[in-house]
Amino acid sequence: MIEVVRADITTLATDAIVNAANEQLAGGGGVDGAIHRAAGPELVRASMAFAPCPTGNAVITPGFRLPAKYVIHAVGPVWRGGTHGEEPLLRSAYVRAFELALDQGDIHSIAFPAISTGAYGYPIRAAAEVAIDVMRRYRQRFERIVACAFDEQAARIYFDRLSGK
Ligand code: AR6
Repeated sequence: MIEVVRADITTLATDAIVNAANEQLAGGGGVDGAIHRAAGPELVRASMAFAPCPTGNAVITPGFRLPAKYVIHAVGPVWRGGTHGEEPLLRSAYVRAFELALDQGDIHSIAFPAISTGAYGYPIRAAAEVAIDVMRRYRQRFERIVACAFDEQAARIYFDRLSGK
């Protein structure tokens, strides 16, 4: 099942939440900052052990103080007009996050923020198309996939995309 939820992703009690990280895996602003604040200082030590993580890839750590058991740190692309391979790189970030979740073995529910659509400037409509497309490919393999929207506009765009509008 794919669900659209408007929430702060750090409050979600899915088995895993995905972080929109950067290659250094050292924390940052936006959803990355929120996740690191909520998880506590152990998270940065755990994630930096895997750095650098190339764009389009992901790593997994425990969730520490978060309700989620795991954080999957996925690195989406910086939007540079759409002609620099942004779409395959964003797709790859989602696919790698799902594959790590499957490899872990005990992740049945997973929530994603709209990777790359904040500081990295990826247009939300185009990003939602990629996100929902990959989520549909994995829907049979998870009990619950959450598309976590932080604002009303992103939530509406996800809803429209899921209902085929
Ligand atoms: N819960 C859910 N979604 C959120 C939250 C939250 N607490 N906070 C923001 N968003 P961004 P990026 C949404 O900028 O574009 C960081 O500094 C936000 O509205 O967090 O992939 C990293 O360290 C937007 O739709 O990530 C990297 O350097 C989406 O999350 C860089 O920014 C992604 O926005 C990554 O940029």
